Amino acid sequence: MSNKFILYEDFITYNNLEMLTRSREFAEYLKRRRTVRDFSSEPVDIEIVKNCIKAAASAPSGANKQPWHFVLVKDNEIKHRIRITAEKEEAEFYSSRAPEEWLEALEPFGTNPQKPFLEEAPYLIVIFEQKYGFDEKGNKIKNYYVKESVGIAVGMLITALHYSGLATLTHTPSPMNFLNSILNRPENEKPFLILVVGKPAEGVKVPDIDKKKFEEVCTVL
Ligand code: IYR
Repeated sequence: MSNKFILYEDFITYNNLEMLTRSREFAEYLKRRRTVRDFSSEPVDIEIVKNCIKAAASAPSGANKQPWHFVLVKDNEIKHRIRITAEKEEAEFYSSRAPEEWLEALEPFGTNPQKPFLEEAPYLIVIFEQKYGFDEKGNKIKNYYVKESVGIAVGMLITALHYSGLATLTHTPSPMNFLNSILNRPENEKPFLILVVGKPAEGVKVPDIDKKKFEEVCTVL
């Protein structure tokens, strides 16, 4: 690794009016994103999804360790196995593991142990966080701020997919370690979440919920 610095020529500069317009329009655009739970099985060009993963992999990370791995699942048999196992875990969650308060919080979303979207959507992206990495000689190396780094990358991934015209669902069956064996991932990797990707089913409905007001989420000092 060198500590050479290079001129940052890729940065694009805008004037104030351009920045105002771009920021307002982007916020409005991003606000149109909704999590959907019903997906069309219409095929989607895999290159679109790969481009979005490239966008996500450009995320900042602690000491640039890039402690993530994206498994892009298109194979129906693998999707089926993920669905069956996730539903088993979720059945446990809904019937006994989840405290009453949690189930109440989930009520507006109408979620239940059935996860047909895991098979119906054309793609699942399973994101793994790398608790530690390896150098060229195979020695363990430390990763830093792993959760923060992977969270940022997933945020960028969701944004890129929305921008490309695809809908997503962030799905976190609990526990998720079964994904290591189904997807054949090594011990240093831990499943972070499953992102279900595709076009929304025709006539899809979403919960009638809203985001907090700006003043509630931001304090200017
Ligand atoms: N993992 C479960 C429960 C669940 C939990 C939260 I927090 C959600 O926002 C939605 C669902 C499931 O996927 O059903």
